Amino acid sequence: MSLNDSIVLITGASSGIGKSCAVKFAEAGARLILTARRKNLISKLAEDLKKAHGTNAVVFQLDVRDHAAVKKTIGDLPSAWKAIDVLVNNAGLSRGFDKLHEGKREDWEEMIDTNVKGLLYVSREVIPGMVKRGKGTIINIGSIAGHEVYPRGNVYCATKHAVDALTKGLRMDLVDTPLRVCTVDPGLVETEFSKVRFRGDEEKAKVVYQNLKPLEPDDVADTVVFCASRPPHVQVAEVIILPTAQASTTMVHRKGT
Ligand code: NDP
Ligand code: 8X3
Repeated sequence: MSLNDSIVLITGASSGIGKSCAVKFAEAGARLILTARRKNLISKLAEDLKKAHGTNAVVFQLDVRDHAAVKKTIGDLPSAWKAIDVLVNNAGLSRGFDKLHEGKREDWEEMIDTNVKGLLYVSREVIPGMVKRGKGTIINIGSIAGHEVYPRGNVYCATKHAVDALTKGLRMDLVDTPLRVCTVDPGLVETEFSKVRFRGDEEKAKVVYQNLKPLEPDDVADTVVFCASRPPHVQVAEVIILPTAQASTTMVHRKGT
């Protein structure tokens, strides 16, 4: 299915996987609605994509945890941008690496509010229009952590298990429509993810990707574009994508170890 001129809304497009998705959809000729909290980054991305591919993009500063802002941003989209064809629910994060009984409430709230409630808020505003138009693809960025739990992953893993449940539930709710619901669930991808988890501690973040070749954000974005560009009768329900040196959340082969 051609993505040329499709309208694609990406949450968390300022960095990592979301940013790569923007580039890959732009290369496929899509029009982009880019959202994130760091507006300067998405504005610069939109400028770069305009220069490189002539991409038509609009940017909105949006914190997906802010229900009123999500409702207003999507509700107030100019008419030329309302008919969203593809929604990429990518915005997400982990915070902390504590044992649950030693964990910080603010970390839990941030992960649950972003990864679960934010995804719900955006989906609730975008999907009814897709249903009305009889067309649309929703792609959630889940995680291997939505299939397995790892030590100290407690709440982050719970949020990604929730994404898995929401994806499956939504697919059931939309089974009598032409809409498609997909989840792309990566293992280790080198992005700002671990820096965010460890609140800017570069040393701790580096260790996560040490002595192995992790996925690059483009590897995940290629998969997302693959899902979106299948023929309308094909629904890629779930893709788990891992670095070759990763067999599970806890089994990672690091050179020299
Ligand atoms: P990055 O930290 O590089 O990117 C995260 C993106 O999410 C940023 O663009 C950030 O934008 C956005 N974001 C975070 N919080 C909010 C918020 N409240 N509102 C709006 N946007 C927000 O990490 P990744 O690219 O790795 O993460 C993207 C997704 O991939 C996440 O859902 C993550 O859980 C998932 N994932 C990552 C893996 C990895 O190993 N990296 C593996 C499996 C899944 P801004 O700060 O500007 O708002
Ligand atoms: C991110 C992958 O294993 O670092 O979802 O939690 S992991």
